[in-house]
Amino acid sequence: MTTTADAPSVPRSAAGNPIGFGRMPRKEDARFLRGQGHYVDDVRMPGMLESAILRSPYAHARIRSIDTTAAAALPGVHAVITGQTLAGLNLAWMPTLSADVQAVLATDKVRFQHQEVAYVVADTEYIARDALELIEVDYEPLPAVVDAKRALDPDAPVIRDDVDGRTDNHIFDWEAGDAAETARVFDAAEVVVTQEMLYPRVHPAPMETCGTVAHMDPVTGKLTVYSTNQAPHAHRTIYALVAGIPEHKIRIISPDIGGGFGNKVGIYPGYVLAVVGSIVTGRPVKWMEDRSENLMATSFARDYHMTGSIASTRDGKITGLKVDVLADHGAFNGTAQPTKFPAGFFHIFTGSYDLQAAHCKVSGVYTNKAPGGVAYACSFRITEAVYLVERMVDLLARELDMDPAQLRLKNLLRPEQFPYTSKTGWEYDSGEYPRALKLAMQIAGYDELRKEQAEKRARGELMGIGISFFTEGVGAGPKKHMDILGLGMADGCELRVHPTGTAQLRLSVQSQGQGHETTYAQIVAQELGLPPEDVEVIHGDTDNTPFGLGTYGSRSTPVSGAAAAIVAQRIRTKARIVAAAALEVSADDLEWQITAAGGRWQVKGDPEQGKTIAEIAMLSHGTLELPEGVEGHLDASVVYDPPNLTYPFGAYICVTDVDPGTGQVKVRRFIAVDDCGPRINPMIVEGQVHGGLADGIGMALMQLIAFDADGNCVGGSFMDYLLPTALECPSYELGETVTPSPHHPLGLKGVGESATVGSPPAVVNSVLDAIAPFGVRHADMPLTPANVWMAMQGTPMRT
Ligand code: MCN
Ligand code: CUM
Repeated sequence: MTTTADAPSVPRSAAGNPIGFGRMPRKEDARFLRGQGHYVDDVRMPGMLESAILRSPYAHARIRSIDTTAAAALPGVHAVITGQTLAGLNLAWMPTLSADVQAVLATDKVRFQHQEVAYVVADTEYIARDALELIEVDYEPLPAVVDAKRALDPDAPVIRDDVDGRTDNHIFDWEAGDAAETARVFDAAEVVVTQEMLYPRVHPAPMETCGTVAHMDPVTGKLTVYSTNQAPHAHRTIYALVAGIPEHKIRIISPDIGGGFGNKVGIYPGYVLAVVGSIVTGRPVKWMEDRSENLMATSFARDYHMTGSIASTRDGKITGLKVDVLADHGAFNGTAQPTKFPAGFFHIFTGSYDLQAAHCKVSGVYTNKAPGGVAYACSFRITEAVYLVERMVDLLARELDMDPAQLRLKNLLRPEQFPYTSKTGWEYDSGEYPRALKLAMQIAGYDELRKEQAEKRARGELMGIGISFFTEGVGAGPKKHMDILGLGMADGCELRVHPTGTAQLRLSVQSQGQGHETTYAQIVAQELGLPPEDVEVIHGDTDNTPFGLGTYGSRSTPVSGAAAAIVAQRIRTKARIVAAAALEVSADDLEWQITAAGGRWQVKGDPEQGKTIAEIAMLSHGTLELPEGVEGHLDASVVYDPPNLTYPFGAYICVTDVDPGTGQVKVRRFIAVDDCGPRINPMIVEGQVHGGLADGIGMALMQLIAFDADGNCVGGSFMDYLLPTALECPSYELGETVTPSPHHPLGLKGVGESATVGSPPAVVNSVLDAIAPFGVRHADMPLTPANVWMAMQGTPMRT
């Protein structure tokens, strides 16, 4: 459904594109749709070798010995590398993004199934994989810890005995909010509802798996790394710190990326191994993982065991919320999130509601499972937070016998409360929540749906209506509060307008499919009046872009989008001085105008007299004498340190039909009202929302990375780990409200993760609403037919 018509006032370029915000086809589609994208696996370098990783069959085992003789003797093999080889280079362990360490190749023990054990570089990947078969590893299997709760038992096997003196599997305790005040509010509450729930382990599963082509040039000493990468500059700094290579001798290139979804934020052992392989062989080395390796060994998401309690008055005024979380981080704490927040932004868990007190406590534990955490369009764990609060509100509605929409309308923050400081310390910038929920209800025809549901129930048919409302905080920093491994979360941006009036914009963030080459050109178009087709966006190459922290947590638009606007505004201001000099008037006498001919400084009251940006660009590079202190050329650069996060929000309604005989869920309708401030390109925003809604349907109904009791991963292919297709997803019905961010120069808020964050609780609430006649209060995701059917029989499965 089309929601935003372009403002008729936006002029169009000769190519028919909006000179500013509005719908336009993505520039990158010209290459993607013709199969002309250039991904890491497309990189071919002269003399390039290929490689493969031997992985552990056990979840927990001591390594007694590794014999690589036969593998090394296989014709076509150039190097066989083990943890011992790396230990000699001081590279057997690498730092994680959460100040832990992770084994690049195991030296002492393996700690999760499919952990990296040895690495072979050969003429081709096929030879390398054949050689893996010839490596003999003598393992002594150890008992595995799969269950996060069991991990804390005093007699649980200690997973991380690599750390001296460690006697348990506990990583951290972290809390937010006011425990005493929350206890007081709960003591005084008329109604309290408590529920345990699991946000299961899921995986971002991008279309392109992870990989690297590394080349350490033996002559120049320059390391060039092509990699699947959401944060090239941060990776460069980490390589410099870990490997001791001077940072200017490292170039990270992220070419086209086939989806990231958080999977490509961190550094994986395979990336490091490709670099080591190149150093050892003196040749370029490619490493590309396969689908199972991606699903079983790279960043998972969620795995949050949560016990929530909500307090309210008998008439439905929510007063308090608290939650205890056991966070399963796998074998190494490799979560990617700002340093100060070991539970990410989970403490935004009071969501969109006005209440008196809240408290959360999160404990992290090690288990014998793949490391990672966060990832998968999560906004740094706001996914888990939104799921918790939206399930709790629905449970409360059930307890009070109140309509869940009415309960939400009664408790949503009101517009006059913004800027709003939450009970756990967030400062929400702007919001008009009731308007968004009412719009979603109107699009859905909410009252009619409830009538239909009642009629169906009377006939024994199961129909559910599920609501969720979410608030996210996206756009990290400011850097004084947020850093990753000490790197403050601010981003640079450079803009050069060439003499003939076309421009190049250099960004620190890196697109993985979000369409940055289009939307950032539109930001420059909006501010400078250049046609977007005349603005080339350059990203993903550390030698050619300014430093910044990269694309995740939907931070690009809030941070780099602001940087792009400001850099363009600086050029506009400078262009005014140049135009004034050329027209021999005072700069104050000029006014800015954008027409189909582009942006133009013209004399107030005499519009005939003026200069377009293209003309000014040539003048600024020419012989015109500029006022004292004004440099030539139309170039500028900025570093943007955001004053606060931006807070997008939305109201979602999901309508499901459940087959009473089989438990099969059909998502019949999905209504999504999103507010991310003004939309640069409404078509791209809708695409982001569509994708996120599919993610949410997938997580709610079919996705789970599962393990057996020995720690064997039993969901390591797309046969078991299901991705939703058009068959499982309805034709989405989208709506929009626009509440600008007061601190972003263009009012923009991020949107890339909104729908993934907001949709799972809507689907789950809908299914549980459908099967409410069976007295089911709660069942954990994924709500597979078997799980729904078991829940209807009174015994929901525990995942
Ligand atoms: N946009 C807009 N108007 C706004 C806000 C955003 O037009 N008011 C546009 C942006 O210009 C950008 C896109 O929407 O083209 C997403 O912007 P933003 O919300 O800033 O998110 P990021 O660009 O930082 O992308 C990251 C976000 C994350 S964290 C995950 S995870 C995710 C997501 O993007 N991964 C994706 N969406 C994805 N989409 C694709 N195709 N592939 C992924 O890997
Ligand atoms: Cu948490 S997934 Mo995105 O932030 O790359």
